[in-house]
Amino acid sequence: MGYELIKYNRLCYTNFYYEKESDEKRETPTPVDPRATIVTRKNQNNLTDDEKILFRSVISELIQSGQYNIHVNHHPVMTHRMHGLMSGFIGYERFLYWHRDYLLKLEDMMRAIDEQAFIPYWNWVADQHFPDWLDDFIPSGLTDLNGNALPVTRVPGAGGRTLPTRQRLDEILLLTDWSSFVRQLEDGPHNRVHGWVGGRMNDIRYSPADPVFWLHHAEVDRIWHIWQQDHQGLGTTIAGPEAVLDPWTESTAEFEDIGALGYAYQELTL
Ligand SMILES: [Cu+2]
Repeated sequence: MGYELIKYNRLCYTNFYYEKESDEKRETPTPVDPRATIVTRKNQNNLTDDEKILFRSVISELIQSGQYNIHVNHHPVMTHRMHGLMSGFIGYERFLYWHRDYLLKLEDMMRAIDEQAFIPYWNWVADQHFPDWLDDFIPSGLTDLNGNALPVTRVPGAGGRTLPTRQRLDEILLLTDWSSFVRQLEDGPHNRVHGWVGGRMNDIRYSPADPVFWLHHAEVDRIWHIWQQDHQGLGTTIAGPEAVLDPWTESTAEFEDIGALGYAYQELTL
């Protein structure tokens, strides 16, 4: 109880993403029930006009129904311990698993509306600009956990910020130790992109209010998947209640293998 209050106070000071360099642990996969058909997540740069329209329309429908807002509002609850930045060791260990689950939950909602829908990824190393087809896609009417308005703003590249470089990402992909990999990915490129987009995306609690959050995290998830190909069997060693990806009931072990989870990425290169 006191612990949670301390955590909450801490986040008043660090309610933004910052980039930091860091380091280090590892292990076991278990497959889970596949979804009915494999979904291929495409590069946002390769989407057809119809696919862009579909993404925007299913997200708009989820916003209107209120489901989007409910889903966004899981993210500000730091008791879920899904960021190293807020929760230290356990947060780093859960970061990739929790967000893999979070994206899948949204994608399932999208596909319940239209089974052709998927979350595209934004390869920010190759495409160093904001995905222009989302420029004017700005949700309105969202509210935070206190019922206050949650406006979505962006200031891409403001203040001379830059996106992660290919060189930095290549270095991270060469790490052979799980904990080093996840720490450097979260603290480095992941946080850097949140900060680069700025505005709501730089709000560590409510960043998912901006739809580009999903494209960014699909890229983070794709990078993890690429790393997994070369580092089979490496992953978190957390177990028991710490491995349960609350507010959901699944455990980390169910999120190792994207094929078993029923989706794939269009490309496995940067
Ligand atoms: Cu993030």
